Amino acid sequence: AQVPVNVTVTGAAGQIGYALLFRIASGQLLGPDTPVNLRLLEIPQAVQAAEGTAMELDDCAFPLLRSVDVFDDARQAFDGANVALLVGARPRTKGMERGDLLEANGGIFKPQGEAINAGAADDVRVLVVGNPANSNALIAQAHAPDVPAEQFTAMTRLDHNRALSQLAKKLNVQVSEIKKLTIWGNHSATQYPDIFHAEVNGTTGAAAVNDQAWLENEFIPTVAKRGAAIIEARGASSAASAANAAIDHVYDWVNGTPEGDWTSAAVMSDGSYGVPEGLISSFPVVSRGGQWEIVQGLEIDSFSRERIDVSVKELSEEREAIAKLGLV
Ligand code: NAX
Repeated sequence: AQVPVNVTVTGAAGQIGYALLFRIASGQLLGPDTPVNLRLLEIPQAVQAAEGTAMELDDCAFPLLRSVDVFDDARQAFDGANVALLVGARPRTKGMERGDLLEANGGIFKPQGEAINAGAADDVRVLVVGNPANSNALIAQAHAPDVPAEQFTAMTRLDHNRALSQLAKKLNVQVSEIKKLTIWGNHSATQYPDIFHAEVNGTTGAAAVNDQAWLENEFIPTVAKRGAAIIEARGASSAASAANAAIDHVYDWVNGTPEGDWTSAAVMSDGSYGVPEGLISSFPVVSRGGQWEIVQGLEIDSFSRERIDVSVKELSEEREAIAKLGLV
């Protein structure tokens, strides 16, 4: 029998949490042979709601779900964590400047980083979903000096999946016919979805589209602003699609990406593609042997270079802002 994997989820009573937990418990996060212990972290006011979700998880009688525990203490919640999904964050409210937002999130991600450092399993894999995801991941990582920096990641898989769907629609192909799409940079409106290296039935995505105006005026802004469009339409932000992307990210991290393809994830930069070392930025990545590797050697033309640089500059500015606040 397999040893159960401890999965800690923060913001468990939120809307992404509600879309995520049942999929984890059913085996979609780690595969159909891996039992899980769920450890849910919430703020005290939301513990009761999280306990309600825990009751529903019980009521599903998932064969792989070994236990569900609810905590309002980060040290307890991350104790023994093999997978840590950091979903709960402080949203931007009206009139809030970027500095205020980063400071408020520092109050969440610093103690969570410390708790991961103190008690998580040696192999812990951290995925930050809560926004601003890249900088929140950097704050947590900075407070977990004993955990290899590569174990901290932020989510751009939703952006990646959005880009896949938009391109498939434009080309009238199945999403499975598109390989090697990339999201570069920050999970924000500056992100750059790159179709120049994408492969679609033997040609590149850009050549298959052959429509620069669509690329610049529709594809890139549609992907980058999709979150806002969902809020406009649904009256609430992306939840099931965000949960789905978190599942994809961790599943691939643990089980590997398919041969002949790659995906996108925000990982610690080693200086690849001119992205300053130590920034958590989105790259084309493959997963091999349980580790993300940045795909090397891609040629970046001036159109892509300009857009990658804009997003990376934003990440550098966020890092300066959190450094000023003493958070990294
Ligand atoms: P909700 O507001 O529904 O839920 C957030 C939950 O986090 C709440 O239950 C809250 O009590 C909890 N929480 C707050 N502080 C906490 C703490 N210190 N410890 C534990 N729990 C805490 O938000 P939801 O729609 O679930 O979104 C969660 C986060 O995901 C937001 O920051 C959102 O911006 C971000 N997103 C990120 C995406 C990505 O692609 N990276 C896409 C979807 C989403 O917008």
